[in-house]
Amino acid sequence: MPGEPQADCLFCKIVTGDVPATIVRETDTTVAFRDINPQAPTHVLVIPKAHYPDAATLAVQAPQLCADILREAGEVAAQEKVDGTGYRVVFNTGSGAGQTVWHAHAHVLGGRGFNWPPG
Ligand code: D5M
Repeated sequence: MPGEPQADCLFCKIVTGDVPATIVRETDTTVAFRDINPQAPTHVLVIPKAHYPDAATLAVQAPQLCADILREAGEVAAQEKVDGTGYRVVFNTGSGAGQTVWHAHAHVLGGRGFNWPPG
């Protein structure tokens, strides 16, 4: 079933509390926690509690959750006080783009300047 928890998924285990994480926000449908390997002073991951392997699948199968994640990204930025200067929201989608965890997640990065195009 789409959205069902996966026993071997790291981020599903963070949702259940079986793997510890520094959670900064939680809603009925999402969890936001600090990235273990931060690439900016603020680097928070926002994930749906339900399991979808990537952002594209999430958009097709549970579009409301995309809106929930983007709203939460904005709430994280405000909570972290990086909304004024600007912040970046990234969905790495596919291994060629750097995706390493196959549970959809948004990176919320802030607290420093960013280049374009990204690396
Ligand atoms: O991003 C996956 C991200 O997940 C990457 O930036 C590291 C982060 N990560 C991996 N394990 C953990 C734990 N246990 N806690 C917090 N953050 C974690 P991707 O876009 O798939 O490369």
